[in-house]
Amino acid sequence: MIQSDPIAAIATPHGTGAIAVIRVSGTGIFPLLAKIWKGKNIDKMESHTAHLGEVVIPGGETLDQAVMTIFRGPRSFTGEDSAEIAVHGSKWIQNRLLSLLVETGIRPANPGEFSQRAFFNGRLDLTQAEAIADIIAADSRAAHSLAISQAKGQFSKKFNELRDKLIHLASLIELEVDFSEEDVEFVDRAELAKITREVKDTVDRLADTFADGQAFKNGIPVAITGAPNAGKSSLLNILLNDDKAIVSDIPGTTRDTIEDTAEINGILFRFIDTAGLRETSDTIERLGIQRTHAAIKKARIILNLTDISNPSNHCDIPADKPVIELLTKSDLLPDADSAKSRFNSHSDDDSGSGDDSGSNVIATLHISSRTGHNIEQLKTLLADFARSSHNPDTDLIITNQRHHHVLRSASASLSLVLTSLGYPLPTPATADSSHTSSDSHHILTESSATSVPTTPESIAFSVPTDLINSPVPTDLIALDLRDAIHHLATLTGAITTDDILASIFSSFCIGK
Ligand SMILES: Nc1nc2c(ncn2[C@@H]2O[C@H](COP(=O)(O)OP(=O)(O)OP(=O)(O)O)[C@@H](O)[C@H]2O)c(=O)[nH]1
Ligand SMILES: [Mg+2]
Repeated sequence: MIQSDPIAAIATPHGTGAIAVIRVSGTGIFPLLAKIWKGKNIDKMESHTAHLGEVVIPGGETLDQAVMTIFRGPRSFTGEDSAEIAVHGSKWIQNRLLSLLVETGIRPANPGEFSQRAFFNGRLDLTQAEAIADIIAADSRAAHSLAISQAKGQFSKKFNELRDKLIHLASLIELEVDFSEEDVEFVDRAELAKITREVKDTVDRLADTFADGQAFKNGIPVAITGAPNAGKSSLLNILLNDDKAIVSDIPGTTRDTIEDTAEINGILFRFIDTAGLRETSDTIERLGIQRTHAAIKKARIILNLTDISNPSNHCDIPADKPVIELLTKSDLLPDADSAKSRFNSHSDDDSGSGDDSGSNVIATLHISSRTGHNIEQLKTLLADFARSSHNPDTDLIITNQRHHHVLRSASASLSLVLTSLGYPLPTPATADSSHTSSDSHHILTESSATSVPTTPESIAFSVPTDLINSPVPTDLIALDLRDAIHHLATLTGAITTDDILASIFSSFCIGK
């Protein structure tokens, strides 16, 4: 499984550039590189030093002047002997150098193979390796700072903390299983439930950040809605700073949703321009309006536009999500009020007007796409809104589908542990207090126990007596605890399967 044969790849983007870097790693690379290197003897180069020399085609012809940086294992990214050769970035030079390396016996690397080796050699754990792919893909400051904190091992630290707590509990429970004949209890059930609950809460909280993580990574979806001609496409274009959508004074110009991303104050937003909402018998327009409703559904926030010169054309948005009401074309009405915000005090506050009586309206703003009036205020509102739910600079936020899935699985195992302990989970509607569960999946055994365990404070719901009184099936608890530990371990790669590794590293670019 663990390979260390020499590999090489172009690490810089395809195409012509000032400089291109070819990366080489593996056992025995230095004598192979010496065959194409004219300059300082590679054996005499110290680790982490760069040297000017020439790449030569065997036979003596110079391919290019180059800088070779060498890293001696295990103090390298991959943990192996490695080198980076920087040459001039002509496509021909890059390809010729790669083929020269192949001729010396170094094979072209697979996607992600350098990172995979770093993982196998203990230089990174899995979440850190995945973070590298995210750093490369990050196209906003928020996505970048999430990836950086993950790369620094913040996630691994949190996951390992949780796993360690469970391992401690599991070891005590396993002891009990071993001594089951003797009827000893090594760990107080109420205490066990309390800690399990704490870990589960943290796991759930982390898993719940996934939706935000996805939004920060791919752009927070913002739907631009309103009646035909309200100025939606004009607003999209000004927010994107691009002539993306066709603008015309013919109502019904936009028939399909049009979307693109733009970064505002370091946060990526995905703006979705929609077909104007109105009654219509036109089949195509109706299909477009269906898509408008779908966009409203997937949006995190809605910009609902009303043409100030035609206020009766206001559309109510039937949504249970935040709405910013925008009164457009303010240039047609020189005294239009600027802004009013119930959301925060950042926006322009000079005697705002407009209907903000709807409970989801977080702000009302006059804007003009023609003059740019209040467009900056609108951007500030959007960025503040995004940061008010999560701060990507400081919070731990899950952005990776695999992490989300694993956390959910761990949470499910922990639920089973709690149920086995006689602390079934409250249903969400009654989670605060006085919950009585009648449909627990607890495996009941003949009950003879009499004492009721003291409910830890963190488990603030009542439990049916028949569950409380049942003897705890210790081996069952041990099994579910082990499952939860297993899931958390697959997060950082302490336990891996070939399938997981294949799917993670195959999505990397070649040369990483
Ligand atoms: N004066 C003024 N006119 C504007 C402004 N914004 C848009 N318009 C004009 O209003 C008309 C409609 O603009 P669009 O952006 O196409 O409106 P829309 O909401 O996308 O319209 P549909 O796609 O038909 O639903 C065009 O003639 C624009 O030039 C503005 O801020 N001020
Ligand atoms: Mg339009």
